[in-house]
Amino acid sequence: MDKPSTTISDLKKKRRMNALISPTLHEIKFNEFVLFILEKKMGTTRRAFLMELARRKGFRVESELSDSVTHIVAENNSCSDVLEWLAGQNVGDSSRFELLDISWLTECMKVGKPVEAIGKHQLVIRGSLTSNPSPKPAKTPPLATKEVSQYACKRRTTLNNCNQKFTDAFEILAKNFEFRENEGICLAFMRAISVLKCLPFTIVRMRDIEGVPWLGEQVKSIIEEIIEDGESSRVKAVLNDERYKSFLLFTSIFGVGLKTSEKWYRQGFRTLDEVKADKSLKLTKMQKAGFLYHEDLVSCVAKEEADAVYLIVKEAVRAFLPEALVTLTGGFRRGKKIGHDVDFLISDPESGEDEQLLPNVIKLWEKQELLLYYDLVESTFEKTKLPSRKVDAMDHFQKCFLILKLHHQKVDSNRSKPPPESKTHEAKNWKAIRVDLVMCPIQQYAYALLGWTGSRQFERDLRRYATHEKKMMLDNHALYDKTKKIFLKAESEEDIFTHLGLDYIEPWERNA
Ligand code: DCT
Ligand code: MG
Repeated sequence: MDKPSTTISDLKKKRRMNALISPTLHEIKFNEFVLFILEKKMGTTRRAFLMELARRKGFRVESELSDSVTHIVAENNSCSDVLEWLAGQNVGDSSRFELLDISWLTECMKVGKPVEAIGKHQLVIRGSLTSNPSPKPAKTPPLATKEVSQYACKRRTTLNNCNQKFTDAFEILAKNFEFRENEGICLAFMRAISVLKCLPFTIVRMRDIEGVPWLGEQVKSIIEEIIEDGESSRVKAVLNDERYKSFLLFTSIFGVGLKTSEKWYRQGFRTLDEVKADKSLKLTKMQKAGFLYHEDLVSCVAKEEADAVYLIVKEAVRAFLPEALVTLTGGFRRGKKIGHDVDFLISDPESGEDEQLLPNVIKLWEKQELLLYYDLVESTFEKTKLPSRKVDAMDHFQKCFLILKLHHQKVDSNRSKPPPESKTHEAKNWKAIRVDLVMCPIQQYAYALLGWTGSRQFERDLRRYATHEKKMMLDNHALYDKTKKIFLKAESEEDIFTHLGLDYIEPWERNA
């Protein structure tokens, strides 16, 4: 049945709304923002309420989408919803507007002033879609998704993940398939996670992901379920699965991988206490250290701790090689605030390579009683060897996997806050931290840096891209051009991207 045309009560309601909407005498405190609140999916009453509230707090809010509007605030709308609406408004280049979610306005209202609009507030994060940042007119939604490359190395993925509720769910499913050694499905979920992390908007309906690569039927059905119900029944089932729960516990021990977890599970163990209680179990030196420092090692490493470790590593290395380069790699180089370990790449421009450095550093730290565990792996690197074909192959550089004793005082002296008071005199005043040191010849430094910066998915796709799109072979040591049959030299990461014909992606944009 058609809706009846405007009634008297509608007219009265409209008049009431107009009275509310019309700019009343509130002082404008924040001139740099001109807001427009989108009525679509919000409704007239709520819009009127929010406009009045924002004006009372000193914001300039326009009733119409005038030329002066700088920020558009929407609720329950995806990026493509807003762009679609904008396309019908005849406003010319819509990229001039900052498109924000209502969560931004709510936070502003709470603190009574504008807060910085960050990823979670932004419906579109500028320049984050492809390696080509040229602005495109927002005509046919979903505009963004058509431009998403199948290769992570052609996408810019910052830590601003707008789709965490989906990626968290897929992380659990991927892990479950990893535990079941089903690599194919595990990789499919990892690729889906990676591509979802680069989307500059939150998915609110299935149309938003049209054309996005790596989202197969299985993945899509889970996304749909999460949109509709707020959660996935498959994820819930996995979280309750006995094998998943036990494997998660077992693999949290340093030195325990899938093989050992499988063995313990078959033996009937389900918890770490059960494993610990069985004195007949033979543990490796690594696993013994893993159990001993488990509590510290499962609590993530904070950036302040990584910085304190950096100073310790640099001081030890420079004691032997004053000119050596010591670079923080891994997740911390990508801007992460926490990590499971701290990764370093070391290289000496003077000697080119020094096989004695890591053994010397180990000896020094043993003397200083800083070393809780170490495993030194000797180099098997050969300059003439072709890059590995395996995307996940470990490199051949000399390296040391270790657990360092980090005294709280070393961290606190870098912090502005004073250290927490110790309750008892004997309270433990240090934390065990996992550290990886990698030593590479200076000629391989750029390749090793690119490889050790990650993320894993970014590295995998760089190698896949080199092989499939460039007929080249890439690993942490070298880039080989199969057509020209030559190794390509690189002094910097930028050189490697140039050899591959790729736009440079900054480390903090490699969080794929
Ligand atoms: N790496 C790789 N292939 C491997 C192992 C590591 O390409 N088989 C790269 C990717 C990241 C980097 O080395 C460091 O590895 P991790 O420390 O495992 O990863 P991370 O990104 O630093 O993660 P976290 O923050 O959890 O330490
Ligand atoms: Mg790391």
